[in-house]
Amino acid sequence: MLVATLLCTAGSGSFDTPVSPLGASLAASVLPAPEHVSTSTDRFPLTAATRISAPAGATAVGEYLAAAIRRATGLPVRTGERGSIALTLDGKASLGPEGYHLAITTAGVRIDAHDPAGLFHGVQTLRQVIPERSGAVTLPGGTVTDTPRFAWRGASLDVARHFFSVAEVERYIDALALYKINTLHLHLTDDQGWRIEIRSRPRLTQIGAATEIGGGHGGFYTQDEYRALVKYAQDRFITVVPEIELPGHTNAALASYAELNCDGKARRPYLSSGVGFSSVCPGRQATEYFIADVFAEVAALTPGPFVHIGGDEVKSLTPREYASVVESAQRAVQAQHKTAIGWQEITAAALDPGTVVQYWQRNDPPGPLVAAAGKAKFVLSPADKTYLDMKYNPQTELGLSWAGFVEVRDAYDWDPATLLPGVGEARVLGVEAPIWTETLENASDVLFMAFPRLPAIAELGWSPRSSHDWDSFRRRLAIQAPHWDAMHLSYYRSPQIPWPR
Ligand code: NGO
Repeated sequence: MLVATLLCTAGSGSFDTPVSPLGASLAASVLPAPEHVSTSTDRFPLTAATRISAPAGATAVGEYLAAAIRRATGLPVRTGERGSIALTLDGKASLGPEGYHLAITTAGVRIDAHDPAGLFHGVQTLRQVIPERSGAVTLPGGTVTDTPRFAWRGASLDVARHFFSVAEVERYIDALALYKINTLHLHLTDDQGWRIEIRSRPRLTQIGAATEIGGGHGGFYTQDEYRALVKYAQDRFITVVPEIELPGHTNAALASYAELNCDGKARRPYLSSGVGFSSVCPGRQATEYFIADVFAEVAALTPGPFVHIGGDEVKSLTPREYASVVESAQRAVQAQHKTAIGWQEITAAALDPGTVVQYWQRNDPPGPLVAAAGKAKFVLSPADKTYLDMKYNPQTELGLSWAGFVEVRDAYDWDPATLLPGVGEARVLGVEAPIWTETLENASDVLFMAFPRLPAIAELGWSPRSSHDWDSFRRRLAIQAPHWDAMHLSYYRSPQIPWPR
C-alpha cells in the first residue's frame, strides 16, 4: 500500500529517516535523486531463492544485477524465468533512452524501461537499497519513475600525466556506473605521454608513451586493449570520448616525430608539469597529415558520436595559427562523421554548428566566450566546482589547488542552467567532472579524489533542478559509504557529511 507520494522527494527537505546503511526508505536512499519517488509499507524479501528475469535484449543487465546481489549479500541469486525480480523493456517511450520505472512490492520487484540503458540505470537504483550484509535481506517498498535532466553526464580521466592500466580504468568505470554517469572522456595525450597506439605513427608509442610525470615508465593502450576498454564501458552504458590534444600539450608527439616541429628537431621528453609551451607546427603539411591520420584511427576505435580535440592553454602560437590547427582538427573529426568537442579556448576558431564547447576556466569573464561560441552547446566543467583533482582542503595530501579548495558542498551547490549568463538549460548538453593526474598515480588515488564529489556532479547531471537540496543530498551521500566500503573504494570522509559510524 502506498502511504506517501513525494514528487522530487529530495527537494522536500522532510527527511526523518535515520541515517543508516540498513533499512532506509527508497526516497531516502537513492542518489542521484529520482524525478518521482513514492514510499510504501511493502517489503520485498530477497532470499537465496530469488531469481531475476530479463528480456532477450538485456540479458547482460540481468546477469550484472545477479552478480551485484551476490557480491553484496552472498546469496546465490541467479537469472531465471519468471523471476520475482523482473526486468522488462515494456516501459513507455516517454521514459526516453535512459529512463526507467521501478516498483518494489511484497510480491516482487519490477523494472521497466524503453531501452536497455534505462534498465541498467534502474538496476543501479535498486542496488542502492540492497544492504551490504550477508544473507537474506528485506528491501523497502515504493516506486520510482526517473529520467535524466541532461544527456551528457561525464567524468574525465587524464591517463597521460600518469598512465593507468586497463584494469584501473575499468575499476573507475564500475564506480561511475553506480551514479548513472554515461560518458567517460579519456585524456589520451599530453606533453608527458601519448597513450594510444596509432598504427600509422608507431613512434608515438615507441617514444612518446615511455614517459610520465616524475620519470615513471608510462605505458599505452594497444588498439585491441583500447577496444576492450570501450566495450567494457559500453556494457555499462558509458560512452568513451577519446581526447587527442592539439595544438598544445603535444610534447610527447613532438618528441616522437621531428617533422611536427617548425624547426624540424625532435623535442626532449618532458617529465614535469608546466603547461602552454608546446605546439605542433601550424600549417605544415606534416602536421595536416598527422592530424588527418590520427583522427581517422581514433574515430575508427570510437563507436560513440564525439571525439575531443583539446585546444586549451596554447601560449606559443599567434591567434591565427592557433585557429588554423583547431579548424584542421575539427575538419578531420568531421571527415570521420564524428562531432568535435574542445576546451573553451576553441571558441577563438571558426566553429562548425554542432561542435561542442567544454567550459572549464573561471578566470576570464564568460561574456565574450559565450558570444564567441555562437549557438554551440556546452559541457560544463567549472574547475572550482567539478575538478576532482583539486584538493578538498589545505591538508589534502594529493591534488592541486590552483582553482581553490573544493569541498563536497562546493561541488554540489550550483546550477548548470545559470552558471554562464546567456547559456540556459537548453544550451547545456551536460556536466563533466575531470580528474587530472599530475599528482595521482594509481586507482586508489583517483577514487579518493572522486569520492564523494563525483556523486555530487552526477546528481547535478541527472536530477531535476527542483530536487536540489544540500541537506537531502548529504544524507543520501552518507548512506553510500557502506557500499563504498564493501567495494573497497577509497574516499574522503568529509566533515560536511553525516557518515554512519
Ligand atoms: C587545466 C589544464 C590541464 C591541467 C589541469 C589541472 C585544462 C582544461 N587544462 O584544465 O592541463 O592538468 O588544469 O587541474
